Amino acid sequence: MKLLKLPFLSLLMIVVVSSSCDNNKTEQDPQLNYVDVSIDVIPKPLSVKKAEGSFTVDRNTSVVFDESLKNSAEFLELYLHKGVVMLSSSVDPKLVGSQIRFSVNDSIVEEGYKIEISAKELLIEAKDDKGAFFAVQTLRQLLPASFENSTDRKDSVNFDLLKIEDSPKFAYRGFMLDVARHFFTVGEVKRTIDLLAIYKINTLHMHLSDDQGWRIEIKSWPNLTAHGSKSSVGNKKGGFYTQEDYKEIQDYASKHHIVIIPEIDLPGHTNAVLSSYAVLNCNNKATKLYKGMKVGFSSLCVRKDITYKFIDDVIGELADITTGDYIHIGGDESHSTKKDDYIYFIDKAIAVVKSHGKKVIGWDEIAHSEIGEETVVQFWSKEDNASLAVKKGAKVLLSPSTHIYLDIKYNDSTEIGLVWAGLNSVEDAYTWDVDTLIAGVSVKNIIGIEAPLWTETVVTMDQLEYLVFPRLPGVAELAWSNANGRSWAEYRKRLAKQKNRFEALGVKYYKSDLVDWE
Ligand code: TNX
Repeated sequence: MKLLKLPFLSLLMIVVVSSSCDNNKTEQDPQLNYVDVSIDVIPKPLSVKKAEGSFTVDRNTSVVFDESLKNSAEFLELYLHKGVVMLSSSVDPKLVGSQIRFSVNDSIVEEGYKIEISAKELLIEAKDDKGAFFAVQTLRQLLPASFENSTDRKDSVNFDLLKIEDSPKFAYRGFMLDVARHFFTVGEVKRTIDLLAIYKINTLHMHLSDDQGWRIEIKSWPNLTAHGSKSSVGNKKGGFYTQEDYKEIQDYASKHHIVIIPEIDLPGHTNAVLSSYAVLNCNNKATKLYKGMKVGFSSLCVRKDITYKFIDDVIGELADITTGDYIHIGGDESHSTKKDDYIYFIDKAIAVVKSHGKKVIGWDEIAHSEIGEETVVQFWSKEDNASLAVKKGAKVLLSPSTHIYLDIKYNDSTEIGLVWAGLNSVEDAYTWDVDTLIAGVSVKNIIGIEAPLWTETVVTMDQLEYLVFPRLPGVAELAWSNANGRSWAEYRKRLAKQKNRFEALGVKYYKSDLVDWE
């Protein structure tokens, strides 16, 4: 087992248990009296009960797991090692003390989990590794923040005796990173994935192309990266991912139960394409690379056949390396494409994506074409587009720019970010009603929520983290947790407790004065 090659890992037992152990139910102590409690975890779990007493992780603790939950068991085991000094390196499996057990339970819903902590055993149950992974993120937030960076390794650590039952409200809980306006390296994207995982985000939408740059290797159209990747806003940070890089990001994300959704923005937002290939322009003249911040000036030449050869090649190569179900075709702000041409183009682009075995997501403007019921329409601006999508049987993904555009400034004094959608304070990002936001769009029409980070003004990781944190945990909670009893007054206290974790992780969060950071 790979983990055991690391010297310190031999200190804690990892044992694979066979399914016969499923019968080995936790022994309930009839004396224990459980009461409902609130714990400092974001997103807030569905139900938490607590009894007197504690469970101790120390040198005699073992982690045992059903094979299908191995990824999560190893994640927790590695994590515990960061904070607990294990004194003994030779634990006899027959003499183990407390046990952390990962057990398959088919009756638990998709992505849901149960945690039951008794004095002798910490039991994690889920249908598969997804739920178990989210359980681990809950346990992680119950541990001291020093576990994040091993600054204070202890001989043992205690958990309260808790029973937690949890499952998400929405299947799609997303974050979007614009790597086109400024490029972010594989390492930077991995760090972003690490941070998203803590809050049970399960989708990373990567905006891979825009007027200012093309960011993914397409072997059949090599000038897209040879030329089109060189630019960025202000020419500060160009670059691109090879297909191998993309797969590396995708594999890393999948270990964190995050699906990558690649976006190629079409038919507008395409200056980098039009600059790389003269033939894709109606006048056969390549444009210049663009480093400004305007939107809506570029369009593929909709009535040329070569345009459809181009999108078929690009989507085909992307579909081949993408493990998720969806490809995002953009479709926003095509102000220089005539309306008829736009609808004609989007219909064809949807057919291309389907022909490569994937489903379509597009920005809300695509609702005007023949989207079909399988398509997801991403609401960002026009409510009418979202309700039109619902009338056509499609599902809506909520990204209201008025609340959760993470590139929008917190307030007037925020040094980076845009203001076209107003201002989005930490409170604004949390206090909107998901279920009633858009007339004609009810919760059954909504697939989930995604917070985008456009990067016209974002160049460094520190700047990215400053805009994303602390707004993202609130969005994650809207997407995961039930709204019963939700209040900003209660949430801001839990958010304040994330301070130590942000700091231990080196997250350059914005210290909003709406929160009493502890
Ligand atoms: C609008 S949102 C855009 C992006 C910009 C963003 C800046 C959307 C679908 N299009 O092209 O980057 O505003 O906030």
